[in-house]
Amino acid sequence: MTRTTTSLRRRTLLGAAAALGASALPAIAQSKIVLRISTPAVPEDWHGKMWTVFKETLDKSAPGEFDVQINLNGSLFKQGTEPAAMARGNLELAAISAQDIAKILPEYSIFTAGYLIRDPDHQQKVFNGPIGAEMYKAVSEKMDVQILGIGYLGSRQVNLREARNVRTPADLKGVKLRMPGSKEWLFLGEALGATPTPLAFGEVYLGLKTGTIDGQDNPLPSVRAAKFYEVTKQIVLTSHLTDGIFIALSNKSFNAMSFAQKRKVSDAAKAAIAFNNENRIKEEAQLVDFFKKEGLQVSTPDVESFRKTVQAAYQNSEYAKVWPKGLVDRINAVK
Ligand code: KDO
Repeated sequence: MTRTTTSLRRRTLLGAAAALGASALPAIAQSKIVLRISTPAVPEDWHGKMWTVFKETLDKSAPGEFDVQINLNGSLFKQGTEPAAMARGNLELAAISAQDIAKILPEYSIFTAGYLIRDPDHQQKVFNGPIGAEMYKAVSEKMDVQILGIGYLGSRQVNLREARNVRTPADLKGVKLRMPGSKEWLFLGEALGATPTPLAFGEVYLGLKTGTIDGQDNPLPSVRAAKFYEVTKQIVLTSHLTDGIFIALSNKSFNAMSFAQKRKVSDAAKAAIAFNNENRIKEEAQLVDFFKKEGLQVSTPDVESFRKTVQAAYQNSEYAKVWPKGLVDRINAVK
């Protein structure tokens, strides 16, 4: 064999190896389970950052098995449209609200009611116990998603563009209070005494800046992360809803996993929730000082008056008519 033939053959072999390598890579990538995540959370918020914890935990426990794709700022699907996207098979994971669930399972509008869940500890106990198990089973049957746990979003507070004297719900009369765009959310704004105005989370900053809305309600960590404090003058500590987000995984994706993969995904979700809850609870306790330093007025209204008005609004509503019998008492009894 001549030298030229040998080197030609070597080059051909190298070329074939390179071609093989190139086509082998996508084949490996294809065999990974793709988990597309969509959330309106901003990157600076704990429930935005928690998805990185989810991804890192899973990459460590199941190296090379999952391709976790995080889409923040509602960039993949609009806020509130995630359950429909999961049903269509276009999305695997999302953080959904009780209001999203109530659209499909009206009896669970109970968890959209103000002044029911007391605090983060009560929230974890309710949803990690028999009440949560019943709800998660119904959600799996009717919405075709697995709830992997609930993350604490925080205690929702009223945040106003212009400061005003707010003692009772009557003092919010005529205030255009932005709420997320579904009737379950709008009802809460109405129960608070305001004029609820639907708007997606991503449009709130501009709405406050330009004055198309007079205020918005969110937990303090989100007011900080989304920088709403830059375009508002007051926070009224109504603490009207101990809010949470449910980590939901489509059944299609869940059922395609091995037993070990299901466990690892569930553990990664638990790690993400623990990260979110720990940081959020800690930060929530420190933020009043931060907002005061930023020049905002932070006022405490007559919370009992808000509680009575909001609870009565829910008890007398169409929503309460379909709440499972005795569930309010069972929730209250969880200690
Ligand atoms: C909001 O739009 O006010 C809300 O707080 C509602 C929650 O259910 C959740 O969607 C949250 O926004 C987003 O995750 C952005 O923080």
